[in-house]
Amino acid sequence: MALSFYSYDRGATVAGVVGVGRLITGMDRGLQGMCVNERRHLIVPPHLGYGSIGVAGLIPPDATLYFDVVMLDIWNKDDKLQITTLAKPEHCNRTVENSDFVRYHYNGTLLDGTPFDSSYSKDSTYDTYVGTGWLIKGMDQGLLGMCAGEKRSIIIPPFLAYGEKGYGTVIPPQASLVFSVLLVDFHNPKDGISLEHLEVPASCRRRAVTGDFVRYHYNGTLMDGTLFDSSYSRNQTYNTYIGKGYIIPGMDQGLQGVCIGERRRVVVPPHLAYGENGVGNKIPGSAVLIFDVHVIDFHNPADPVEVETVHRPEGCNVTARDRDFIRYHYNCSLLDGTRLFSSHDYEKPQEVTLGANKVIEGLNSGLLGMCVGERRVLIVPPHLGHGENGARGVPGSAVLRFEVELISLEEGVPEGYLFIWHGDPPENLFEQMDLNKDGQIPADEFSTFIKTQVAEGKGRLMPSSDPEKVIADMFGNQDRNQDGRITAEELKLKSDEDREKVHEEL
Ligand SMILES: [Ca+2]
Ligand SMILES: [Ca+2]
Repeated sequence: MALSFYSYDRGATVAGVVGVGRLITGMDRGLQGMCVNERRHLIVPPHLGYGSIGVAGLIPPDATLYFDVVMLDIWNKDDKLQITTLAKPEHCNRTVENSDFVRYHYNGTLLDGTPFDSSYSKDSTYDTYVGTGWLIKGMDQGLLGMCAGEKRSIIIPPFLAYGEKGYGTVIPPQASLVFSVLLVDFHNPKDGISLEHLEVPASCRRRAVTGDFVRYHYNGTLMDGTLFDSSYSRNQTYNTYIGKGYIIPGMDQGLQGVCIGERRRVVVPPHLAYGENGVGNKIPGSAVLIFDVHVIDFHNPADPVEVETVHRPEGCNVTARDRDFIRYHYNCSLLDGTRLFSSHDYEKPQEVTLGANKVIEGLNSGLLGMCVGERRVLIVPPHLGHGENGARGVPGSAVLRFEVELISLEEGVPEGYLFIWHGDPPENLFEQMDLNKDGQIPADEFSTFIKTQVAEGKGRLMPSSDPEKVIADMFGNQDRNQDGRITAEELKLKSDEDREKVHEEL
């Protein structure tokens, strides 16, 4: 057994081998059974010391020797590493192998507890490859099999550490070393990203591909659990195209194939993240990053409105067309289920003239072709919705989900018309309109005439929630000098007007 002990006389440690005749017999026997840091006084009679001869100039003949010994270090050439796991995380799906790159913290002490080095004092992890000779043999072996987050005590005999020479002034020759190690993270340069599918929705009609625009929330942590960034803290999704190099390569890859609503963990090695230098003060060099992602929605700029008919009544032959006036109910939500708007919050259904630019394009086109009583679900991408900037209550670039039900439908009139004739207009229009034949047509006479035409099926008004207003608008347009009466000179058909490049009705 080799040992080092402190000699108070000489002010230095002494190393020796016990029990092989290299020490005086008294010392050989006196050291047996000592522990590290044990102190003994040994009284060695001359026959177990240097006998009747002594040591020339140093120890007289027949001298009894007094030793004050403190045991500092003991090892045996058959020793192996002594590894003790002090703490281990519950989840550990991978452990350190040869050629992995590790980042760890350590305290290094001699066997008697004297510290010689610590990564904590340098405020950064020790980063290196394992099993490739960058480390002392004892550490190359002692780190193998560790989990990220594991704590070990590794006791290394000198022949697996710095051996006979020691290291500088801090590690004496033949010293055993004790490392207390915390493995912060590790990866292999050959690693790609790894995915853990945490929660995939049961229905996933489509998976994201390169070129899709994804809105997602994430928490970004280091392998030891330190949070370095979170979209939740900003209360805003992170929005980006994927597969286009706008984000770190690991995430460009890691978001491929996600479903809307999916929760996914993406583990990104540093060469697919921020590399050896890290970024800012939150992401250290060579750090493995873990992103816990929740996909809110995604779309492609080429996406049309997705229309799913939930219920279509039998005998559905009249369907909504451009310019028709419709009443409909709707619920509008985000794809994560967040409810935004609903017509059910109001007393009456929503009303709109299709194609009149009153609702978002995606909703307008999703309502086309519906018959009364039909129910649909519409998925509206943002370029057919509220765009990149969103709107009040609607986040930018959000995909919207509408549940719509058509309540009523009135056939419309062409754009620019307030009234159209079903057949040819009467030849003597003014005379027909001038019911009391006094040569002028006030508003009530005009209104009575138009309502009669509608009732007899000869023409129809632009459908609206307020037909009186439409008639009043028509009257206002015909009463060119605004004196409350239409004269024969004032009255014109819209078709004639169009020829004269003026505007509006009849
Ligand atoms: Ca009249
Ligand atoms: Ca007039």
